[in-house]
Amino acid sequence: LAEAPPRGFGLSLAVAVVAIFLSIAAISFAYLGASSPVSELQQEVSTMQSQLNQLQGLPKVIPLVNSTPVPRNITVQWETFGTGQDRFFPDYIIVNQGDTLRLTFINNDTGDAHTFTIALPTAACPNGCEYQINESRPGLTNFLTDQSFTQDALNCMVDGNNIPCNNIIKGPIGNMSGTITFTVIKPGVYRFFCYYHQRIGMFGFLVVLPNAGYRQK
Ligand SMILES: [Cu+2]
Repeated sequence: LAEAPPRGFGLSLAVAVVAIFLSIAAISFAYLGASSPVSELQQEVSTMQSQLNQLQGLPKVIPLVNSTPVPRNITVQWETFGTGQDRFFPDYIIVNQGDTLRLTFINNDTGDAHTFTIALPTAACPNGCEYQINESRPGLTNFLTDQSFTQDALNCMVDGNNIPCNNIIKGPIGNMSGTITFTVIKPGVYRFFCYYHQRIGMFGFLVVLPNAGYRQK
């Protein structure tokens, strides 16, 4: 038999919650008129919470991990499975601050060109840089203009610098992949997207968790 919960527990909990809210309100009220740091803090917390709530499948509380940063091989691929539309799979990636990502984007599409594009702070680029694997080639179509590409992609980027796409892209149309490597240094949620299809949903999120095991040099 399960033990019955003590009667009145729900009520006393409710009273405690109300008391906490009243004390927060009192503190907020005391600061109102000045710079109101408490209500500012409350607003920041509720903004963060609502942002977290929008991320399906993720924990609702930000964990503070304590792990030695590791290299990670991560593969993201183009797919239309389930939606019939252009998507990334997976559409979210979770890593720890300090990890080095060797990220490969696979594009098996024989119709449209795709990119994996992201901007974020990295060890090589602490103030934030763009990274782009641009898998646009003759024989593929630009979804935005409906035109076929007449030359190989030019605008691949690593550490914010343009590099020749053939440095990072291998394989024929229908079996292409490109790989870039970078070290994430700042916790946050970073959006990655396909330049051509982001408006119809080809985007995702790289979540970099705070990591007490990482010491910025
Ligand atoms: Cu695309």
